[in-house]
Amino acid sequence: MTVTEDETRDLEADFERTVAAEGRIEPRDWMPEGYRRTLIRQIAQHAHSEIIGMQPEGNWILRAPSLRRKAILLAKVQDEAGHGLYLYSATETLGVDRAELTEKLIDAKQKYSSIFNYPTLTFADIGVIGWLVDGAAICNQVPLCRSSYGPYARAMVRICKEESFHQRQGFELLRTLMAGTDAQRAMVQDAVDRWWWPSLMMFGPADGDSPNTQQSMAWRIKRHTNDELRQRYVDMTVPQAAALGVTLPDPELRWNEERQAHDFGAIDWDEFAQVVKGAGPCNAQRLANRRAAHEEGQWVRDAAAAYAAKQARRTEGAAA
Ligand code: FAQ
Repeated sequence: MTVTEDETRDLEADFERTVAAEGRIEPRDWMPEGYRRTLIRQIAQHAHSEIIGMQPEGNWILRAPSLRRKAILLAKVQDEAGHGLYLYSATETLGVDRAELTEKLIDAKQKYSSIFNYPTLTFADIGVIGWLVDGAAICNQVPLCRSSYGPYARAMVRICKEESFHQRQGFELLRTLMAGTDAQRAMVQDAVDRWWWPSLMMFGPADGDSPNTQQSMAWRIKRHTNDELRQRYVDMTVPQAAALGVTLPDPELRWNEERQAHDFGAIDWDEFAQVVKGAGPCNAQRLANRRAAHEEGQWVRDAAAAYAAKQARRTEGAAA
């Protein structure tokens, strides 16, 4: 059935009305092609980030300093896998196949977050990832619970609850280290020095250099600009750093009474561009690991497909 121009205009008007009234767009609803493409791009990137994001922390599971810390870390890394799965499922509601998205990730045709291309050198990095990286993720993702696309917004509710828990476990680990020896405190400060700037880059390019923000805000996929969320994150994190007793590595960071917000120094956008284009410290390793895991998992996918085919034949046989 072909849709006439008048019908398309009606569908477009319905879509605009639903978005403007803070309603939800659901998978079977009509949506502009650009809206669908933008969602696939953003949600797939988000899903890939959760899955690649298992690697930096996974690096410490076998070397966690106690059984308690190992159990916590294992659970956190499993949570990230779960987030990846909800998000791939949300993407599939838009008519793409998860296998196709995985191929795009391992062929470096789709992005994942810059933050996961930095190494985890000590166990303090595990605490700092929880505190800063999950903290930034929460700041960015809580507003996505109000995203206009239903399956994405609903996935984000559970993800954000788990990320909040992750952030607290990171903070608790850092507080324990800060109450320890001078060497442990120095280890925390070193990790903060290495992760602070990359965590600010997680919010994406400055608003003036963000090609997607304006349209994504108009469609209410994104609810705030990259710079608005980055500012919120800085303002939220400064008092937490003081409570921990660590210094954020930015000599220009100070409270601005007039703006009622913190001023902070310039982000190294060249470094960000390098990492996004694949030349960060761990990009090659992250993708090689993901590719190897995918190839080693082929027999599981084959076995699952053979089992599903057998079940389908049995059901057909019984029906006949
Ligand atoms: N890294 O026009 P914009 C987590 C790309 S999950 C790499 O501003 P947009 C949980 C962007 O894709 C972390 N690329 O784009 C966890 C675009 O490229 P394209 C992931 C980046 O989409 C914790 C181009 O730059 N979170 O941490 C980055 O409007 C601990 C221009 O940018 C999400 O994905 C970047 N940082 O805004 C897991 C949240 N920033 O596609 C394990 C959902 C931008 O046009 C352990 N996503 N780019 O070629 C979003 O909120 C948005 O997509 C932004 C980017 C804000 C990330």
